Amino acid sequence: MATLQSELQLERSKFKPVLPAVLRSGPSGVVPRLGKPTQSVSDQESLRAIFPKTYGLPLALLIKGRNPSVGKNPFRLGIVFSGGQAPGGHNVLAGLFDALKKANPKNQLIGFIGGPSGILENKRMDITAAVVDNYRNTGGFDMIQSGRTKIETPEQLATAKKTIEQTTQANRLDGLAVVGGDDSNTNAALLSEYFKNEGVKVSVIGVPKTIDGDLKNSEIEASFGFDTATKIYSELAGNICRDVLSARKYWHFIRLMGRSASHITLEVALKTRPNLALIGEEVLAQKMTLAQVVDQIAQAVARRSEAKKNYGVVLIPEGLIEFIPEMKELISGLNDTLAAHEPRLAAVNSFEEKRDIVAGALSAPLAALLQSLPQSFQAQLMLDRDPHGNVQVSQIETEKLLVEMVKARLAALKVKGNYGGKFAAITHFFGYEGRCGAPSNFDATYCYALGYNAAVLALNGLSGYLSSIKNLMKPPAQWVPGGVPLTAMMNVERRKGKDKPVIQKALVKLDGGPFKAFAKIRESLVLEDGYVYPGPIQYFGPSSVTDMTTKTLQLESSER
Ligand code: FBP
Repeated sequence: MATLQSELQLERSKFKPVLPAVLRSGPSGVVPRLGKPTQSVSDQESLRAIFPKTYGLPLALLIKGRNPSVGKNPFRLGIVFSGGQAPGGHNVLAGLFDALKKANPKNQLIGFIGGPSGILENKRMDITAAVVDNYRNTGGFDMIQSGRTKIETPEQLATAKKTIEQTTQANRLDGLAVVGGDDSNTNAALLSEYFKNEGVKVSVIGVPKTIDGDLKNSEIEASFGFDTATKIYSELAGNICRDVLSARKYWHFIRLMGRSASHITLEVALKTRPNLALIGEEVLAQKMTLAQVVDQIAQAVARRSEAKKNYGVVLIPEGLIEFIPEMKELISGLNDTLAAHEPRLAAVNSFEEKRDIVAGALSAPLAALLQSLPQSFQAQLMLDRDPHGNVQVSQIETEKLLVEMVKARLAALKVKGNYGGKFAAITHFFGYEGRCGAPSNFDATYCYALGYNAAVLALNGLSGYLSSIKNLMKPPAQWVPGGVPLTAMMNVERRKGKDKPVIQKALVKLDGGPFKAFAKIRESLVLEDGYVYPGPIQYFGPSSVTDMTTKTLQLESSER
């Protein structure tokens, strides 16, 4: 049965993304101009040793020109979505498809189903024009789905090689586009290195995806999905601010996605102006304890209560817990302990027994800290890590922990006569609500260009690059396409108890434009009701609303 499309979907399918001018004459009308060799952001010697074949590749800029080999022979490109969903993925796929077909109608796009495990199991589908047309400008990754499998063991790499090479020349892949965040693109770099080393001729190209907004640097201005997801969260948070002002009886604690960096919280704070927004990177810089974070919120509640305002809104980044130094230390201790005792823990069923094994292996202060937390929170901290070794912060209900601790702190203030108000709190977690929304004009256009550009890089035989589109504050026609070597963005980090090469995450810069803009207004927001209501994403109407970019991109671009 064909899926019924909503009225908005039907209208939205007619949206035609504008390509950067330089890409408009198609893949055979551009060539990559290569710059100087690059260096990784740090740990140069270790990374050079891990990536002997792909370390130091030059930056690539696409300029008008002609590469006679592009489009000459049929080219088969695989695409895989890796990691969390982000609005615009289907347009990356549409961009890849259109570029491939423009270069040579016999070119093929092959989708790996279910994320990187689809490569290992060789689960694939041939993507046709009819399928692509059905998904243009839609949210989600559902055409081919996504997954978090990591391809890293020698056996997995050899299996991936088999999938690329296939059994006949007619089926072999010439390129692979990996649409993912920092971890998935690290995996793309490992694949590219492995294939080069094995003499497998295949272009591995990454595409920067993550709603978290933390895959960016001097060459990557934004990851796709951040624009749409933050617009959705801002609408929801703005609606809550208005509810708060209407009912005047609740404090709303809103946790927002963003596993490591607080970009989402900062963007939503700039858009909606809540009474308080915690920024994890600042908590870390000020070395705040959990008690100090709680005290900061309790003080704001008490101050507003004196002004007869027993209501308010607090934004909390989901990664906050990892920024509080004592908690960070606990999580890092847990990461190592859980990895070291994996078989023993797997054999145990009761939570208490597991916790006692873990506590016994931690240092005494860390064990005491773990045991001082509510049991439900201990269990959340001990949940399995993802395949890349990350704590699953989306499962940790920090907002609930904070409400309980603020309640206790206010009770203590009351006893001392320093607080006389009422505190009724409601908690929310906004994350999954934003990851599959229909892409904004910005994301629809950006993703299409990223995909088109990725196909051009692959057709030109480049491998180990991330598709890059720059100059994003200008109209799309003036956007600048190119490629950034994956190894140039890397450093070495500790994961699952081991040092691993990973693409460096971009955290909120405390001396950067977005944070400084927030710091300027935040004191006045504690007492005032200065809420702003951004409303829903607009797909039709005046450009001032349909083409509006994020405040983060605006403020960061003005610093470039
Ligand atoms: P990516 O980094 O893979 O884009 O995923 C980001 C994210 O949405 C985080 O914000 C969140 O913590 C995590 O995914 C949730 O993961 P899962 O979908 O596995 O629950």
